[in-house]
Amino acid sequence: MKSLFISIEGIEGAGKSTQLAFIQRYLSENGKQLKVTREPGGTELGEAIRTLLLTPTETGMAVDTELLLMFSARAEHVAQVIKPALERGEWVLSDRFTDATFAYQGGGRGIEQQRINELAQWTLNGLQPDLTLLFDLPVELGQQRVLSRNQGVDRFEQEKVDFFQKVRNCYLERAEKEPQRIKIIDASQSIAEIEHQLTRILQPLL
Ligand code: Z5A
Repeated sequence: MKSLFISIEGIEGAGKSTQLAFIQRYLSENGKQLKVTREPGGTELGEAIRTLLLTPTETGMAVDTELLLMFSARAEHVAQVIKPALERGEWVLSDRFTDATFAYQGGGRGIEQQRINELAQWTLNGLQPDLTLLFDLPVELGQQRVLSRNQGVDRFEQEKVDFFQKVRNCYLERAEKEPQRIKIIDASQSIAEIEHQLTRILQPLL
């Protein structure tokens, strides 16, 4: 079977990081060579861009700057990490990819989807995940979880409920349009129940 490119998505507090470890373990135990990576980031240059994007004091960043920085990091990530890993026959598991740009910069910031599409076509040349796991939960529950984590908040986490509601809606609209690729996980459930949901989706791919 060919190597697969899997991305995981969701609003803040959805539990992506928690479940990333489970997915990684599950796929490795089932014999998959796996490259685990993240966006923004995944390369030395991409991680430097990530720092710029998440620094809480960068409050005045223009929305187009934010959009272009996301795609700059992504172009580097695809060229240096994702494509080479897929060509070697490895599976790639990325914590976020282009759906996040449509949801955050499109839904959240209000940039037209068509402009994001043009950038995606230019930089990605058709590359998209084979499977996207969308961790979905009510915004308020996600925010409670982030607060209980007791860490500092980044530039995005400073945003209000309304912003994350628009992001969530955009993710759900995308999932409705592409049900074969984007699978919705009910992230409001317990960690064990979410692991069952993930196993049901991943097991047939092995
Ligand atoms: N961004 C963008 O705008 N455009 C783009 O194109 C891209 C990204 C690629 C950084 O992403 C920011 O970049 C992100 C969007 C923007 N901003 N936001 N918000 P990130 O993915 O690195 O950051 P994050 O969204 O904050 O993800 P995270 O740190 O991985 O957190 P998480 O998904 O919320 O997961 P968690 O840390 O596993 O869970 C949060 C807490 O809940 C934690 O205490 C857990 O122990 C707990 N938890 C987890 N699962 C459960 C369950 N099931 N029950 C109860 N408690 C739970």
